[in-house]
Amino acid sequence: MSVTKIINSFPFIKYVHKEISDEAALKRSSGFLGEMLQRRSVRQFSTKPVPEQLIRNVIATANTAPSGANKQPWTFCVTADPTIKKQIRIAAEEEEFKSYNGRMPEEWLKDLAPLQTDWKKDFLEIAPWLIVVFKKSYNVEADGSKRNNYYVTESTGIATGFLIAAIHNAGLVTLTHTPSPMNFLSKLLERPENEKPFLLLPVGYATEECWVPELKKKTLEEVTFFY
Ligand code: IYR
Repeated sequence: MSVTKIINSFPFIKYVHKEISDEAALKRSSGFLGEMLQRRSVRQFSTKPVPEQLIRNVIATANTAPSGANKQPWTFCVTADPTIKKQIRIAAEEEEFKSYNGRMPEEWLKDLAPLQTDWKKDFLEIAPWLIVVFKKSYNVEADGSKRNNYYVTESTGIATGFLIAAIHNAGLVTLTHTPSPMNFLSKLLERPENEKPFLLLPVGYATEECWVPELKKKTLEEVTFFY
């Protein structure tokens, strides 16, 4: 049981910081880095079912993310329904076909060439689960009035990062899929006006034989500047 104290009219609880030794911290941080280095965006999904509780746990982890004024301006729409997955695939492919055949400039297509992506998105039906992340620019109160959310894109991005890390930690794979434009997801999933699609994540296991592009991450020196 935590102790509550009222500070300036609002309840506070004591935060017990579990400090660990530098040695233990170094070990844990390099262990976690080792884990995260294993993560890859995967496009070849197995049809092997994933227990719903795993999906609930990774979303609950995402939901712990910090957000502007703790507004948690996100919604996670989840489906394993073959009919809905098919509808999402058809609509995504329709948009992606147009993107790959005219909407994306030459330079973009050239940048994507090593990833070997194209407009076909069969994984949207093959992966056992689809998670669609929506960001909420405002909340609608019970009386119908609108209340603003803050740092909506940053907050939803952070939550999605937690989600991707949790998916990897659960031994699952995902793909940060960005069919563009994504408004078909609002229509298909009948989302309210204050929610905008942010990212589409197929989640499951990788196929036994699964190929991913040989990518190099930038070095720490390239992305970090100590002052
Ligand atoms: N949205 C397209 C194109 C695409 C864009 C990026 I950025 C990628 O890293 C990969 C693909 C698609 O999902 O195919």
